[in-house]
Amino acid sequence: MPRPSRERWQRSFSEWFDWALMRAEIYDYGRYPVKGMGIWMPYGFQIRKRVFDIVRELLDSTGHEEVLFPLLIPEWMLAKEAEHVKGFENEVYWVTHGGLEPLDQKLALRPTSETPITYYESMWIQSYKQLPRKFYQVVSTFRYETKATRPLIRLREITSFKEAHTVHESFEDAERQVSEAIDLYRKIFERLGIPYLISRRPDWDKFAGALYTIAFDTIMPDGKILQIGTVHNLGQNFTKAFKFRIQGRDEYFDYPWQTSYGISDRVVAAVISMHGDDLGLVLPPEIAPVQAVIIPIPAKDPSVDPKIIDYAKDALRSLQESLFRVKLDDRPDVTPGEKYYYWDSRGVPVRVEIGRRELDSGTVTLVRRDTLERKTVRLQELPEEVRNLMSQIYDSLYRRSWEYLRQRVSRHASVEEASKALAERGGMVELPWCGKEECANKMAEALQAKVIGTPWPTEPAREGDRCPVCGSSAVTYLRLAKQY
Ligand code: 5CA
Ligand code: ZN
Repeated sequence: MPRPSRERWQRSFSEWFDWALMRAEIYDYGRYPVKGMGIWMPYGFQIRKRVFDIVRELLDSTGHEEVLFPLLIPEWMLAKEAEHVKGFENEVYWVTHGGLEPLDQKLALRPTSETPITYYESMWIQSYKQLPRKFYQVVSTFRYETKATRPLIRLREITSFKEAHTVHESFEDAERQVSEAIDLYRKIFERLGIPYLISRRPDWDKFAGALYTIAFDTIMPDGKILQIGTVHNLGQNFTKAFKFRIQGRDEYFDYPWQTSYGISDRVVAAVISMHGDDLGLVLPPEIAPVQAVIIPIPAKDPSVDPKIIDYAKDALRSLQESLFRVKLDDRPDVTPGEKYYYWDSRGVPVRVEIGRRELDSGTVTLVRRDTLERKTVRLQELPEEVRNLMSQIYDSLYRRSWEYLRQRVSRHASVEEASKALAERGGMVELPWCGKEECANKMAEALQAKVIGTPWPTEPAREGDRCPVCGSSAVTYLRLAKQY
């Protein structure tokens, strides 16, 4: 597969992304004979696992309990909440047969699990004393997406759907949970160095069955926006539909309040896209399956090579003892150049080069993947140096990606100005907005962009700012962007 040039990478991110996924053996997409479904390959699986280890760690440490619900949802159950079933009617896959027998009740492949989870909560929870309760699962969900499918970004089998579902005794407590979820998502994205904007989705584009939806969006290298997570306040919509009542503090029975929040394979897509370059992946060290790779450089005099290999093994041991994920690439018939190319495309944060010069001087040469800067250090200092480099790499990836995002968010007084900004550098534009759906749609049409929402926390418009469509006083700002 040819390596795209840097220029092509910037111009055609999509092509880069497909190339990088294959080149680094992450996700084999487009060859499986069912659209929207791909294969996590061993290296990709490792990355995915580490990303979701972070997710699990943060959820587990805040009282979330992991569960596992059935994949199939009977039609009557999915249909309980009217808005919900309507919102998903075009996206559900149905199982209609068992063998040759038609089933009496169609079974949905879960597009998400509010309905079966609420059904069980109604049997498990009787009193406010059992609340709050926070469940989550990481599962495959299925959505018959009609927009063009993309690997990891728009799947029909979403293989890493982390859905959290919580129950609360009051609206206020559910509101607190929305804040906790937002905070958790911030932490997840911070650890991965994925910059984000938080918006409240417009009412006409919220999650089907929610009171309101808060979304995390990032800006991809081509300037298009990707929604990477959502938090919903579900109110009592599902608990009412399932007649799920609990004994409240005041002795009366009432419907409890719920939230749900989800992230998916898109998080992996974002971390790969955000930090990658023309050589392939650049991984934040925390999720890198291999954090350092040692590459022996053969000497001019081949009789020295066994000594170089022994020395490289010393380096390997010292990094293993310090608990790094490290690999010695001593494949005999592969040149160092080919090895560099191989590990660079896989995003290994630190390369350790060991040749005659290093052997003779008791040193090793370190190359950091993000900047390709080289540095020679003493063998005894190797673990400490690698640790420092890894933290510098994380800091610099983090800073660079936030800077990229900040440069692509701007506020404008007129649609013309916003349109110019979108054409020049993509990203997100903000315009004063009166709050009317009609005006939002007009802005979207004029910009050929999508309404993303309004800033969260809610930002009141400045005195004097006017809706560019109708001219009335703005109440807040509307975010618009070209979106995946
Ligand atoms: N039940 C709620 C919370 S889990 C829910 O389903 N929300 S959602 O529809 O907004 O999906 C949660 C997240 O999954 C989205 O924010 C988005 O990041 C991701 N997602 C949605 N559809 C797809 C898809 N087709 N492919 C990949 N990721 C997706
Ligand atoms: Zn208006």
